[in-house]
Amino acid sequence: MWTTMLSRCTFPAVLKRSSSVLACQAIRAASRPLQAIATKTSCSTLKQVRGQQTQAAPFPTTQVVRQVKTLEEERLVEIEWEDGGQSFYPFTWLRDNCQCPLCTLQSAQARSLLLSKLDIHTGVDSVQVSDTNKVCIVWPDQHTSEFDPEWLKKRCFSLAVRQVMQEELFLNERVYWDSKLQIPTANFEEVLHDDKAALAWLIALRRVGIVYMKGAPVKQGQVARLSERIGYLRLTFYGHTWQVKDKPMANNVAYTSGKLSLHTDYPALHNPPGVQFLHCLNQACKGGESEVVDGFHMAELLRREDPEAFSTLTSHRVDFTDTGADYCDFKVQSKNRIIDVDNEERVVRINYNNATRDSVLDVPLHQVQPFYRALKAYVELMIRPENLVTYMMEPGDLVTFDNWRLLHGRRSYISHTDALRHLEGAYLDWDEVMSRLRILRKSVHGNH
Ligand code: OGA
Ligand code: NM2
Ligand code: ZN
Ligand code: ZN
Repeated sequence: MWTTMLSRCTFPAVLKRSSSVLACQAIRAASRPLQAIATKTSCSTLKQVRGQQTQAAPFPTTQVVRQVKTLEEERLVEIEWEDGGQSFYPFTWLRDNCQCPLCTLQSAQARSLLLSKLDIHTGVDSVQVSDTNKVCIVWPDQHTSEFDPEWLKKRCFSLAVRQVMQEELFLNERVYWDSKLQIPTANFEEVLHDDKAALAWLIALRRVGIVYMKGAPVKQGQVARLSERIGYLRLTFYGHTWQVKDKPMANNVAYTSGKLSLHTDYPALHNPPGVQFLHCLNQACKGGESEVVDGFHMAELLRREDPEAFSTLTSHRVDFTDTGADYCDFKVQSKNRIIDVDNEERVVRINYNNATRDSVLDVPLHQVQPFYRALKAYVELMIRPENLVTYMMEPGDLVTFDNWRLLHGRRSYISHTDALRHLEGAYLDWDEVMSRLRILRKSVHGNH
């Protein structure tokens, strides 16, 4: 049932910032099986980005310095690379980032040099290339620094190299999708035991936003096991992990058999969980299908189709509320923008759960109706059949998704007392997930 539902689809996807070479590459990667997504080398990524710029070829090949000199007026060290490119490094930055044991606590890979000890007007006494191809600087107080050319190249201040570095660190280029998405799928035990499979999982989780897993044991505790693969899970008032069941006197609409319209979890928190796991232990007799939509993609569509609604949802902070008792008693209040954008107007987080949206609406009278109109416009985009992906979880299936990006829902269901629908869920944060991704990338692919 699962496979038939997905196999009717071909990978679609409309891209964010469609001009982006990286995004194009990501979409090709994502249309291949999950394993292939992880094998994308940063080498080709770098070349692609560099193609848009006029800068020197960066890593990962061995960097050879042809010549090094100081530009005294500008207080820069200029490096001319063997391949013809150049990089410039400010004196102050070089002194601040001296890698010697006096300036760096090597066991922590952290700066021990105090800012109070940094002369931000320092000159340079001499700079030269050593026999071992290192850049050596002698400072006016005779302190010496030695820099590895590859390390320097990665930190070149050109726009192209900075963009490559930021993408390598944060993987912010996303692959947008619609109803034609073939959800990347992995095997649960393989992800737990094989580093390559785990890396492929996390890269797809970041780029596509959702990864399905099959083959999890049908008993509680699996979302916790999967969290341990990363680090630790995110504790909330609903507990370390939580049981989605039809409960008497439910403290949340999720704990009923009713329909859950498309939502992100926990916008009542100012920092909602970044990643969500849901493991199916038992499915309903009837209903209970899952729905997901790409909230970032929908936000971009809204920006294009209804800029006024987009502007309302990205500017107005909506009150959310959540009261009850679970792990302990709680009375949570937040103000979140339904579509969060960064300083460059890039969409970075969706915050929306209609159940916990507060009746307190902190806008002047004349903005009430425009607010509802904007919210309706966004939701109507999301529920268009061409944008929505529907699937049915079976016992042993586990879905992992980006809770800052996807909106998810569930159709209402009917369970019999002898076979109650039961999912177990857990949250994680993106910092911990990305930390594991970087470590796995290093162990699977080597030094980057
Ligand atoms: C939730 C939720 C999905 C489901 O508990 O927040 O979205 O299928 N559950 O029950
Ligand atoms: N549960 C599933 O925003 C929300 O209330 C999401 C959270 C109860 C932990 C539901
Ligand atoms: Zn030093
Ligand atoms: Zn939910």
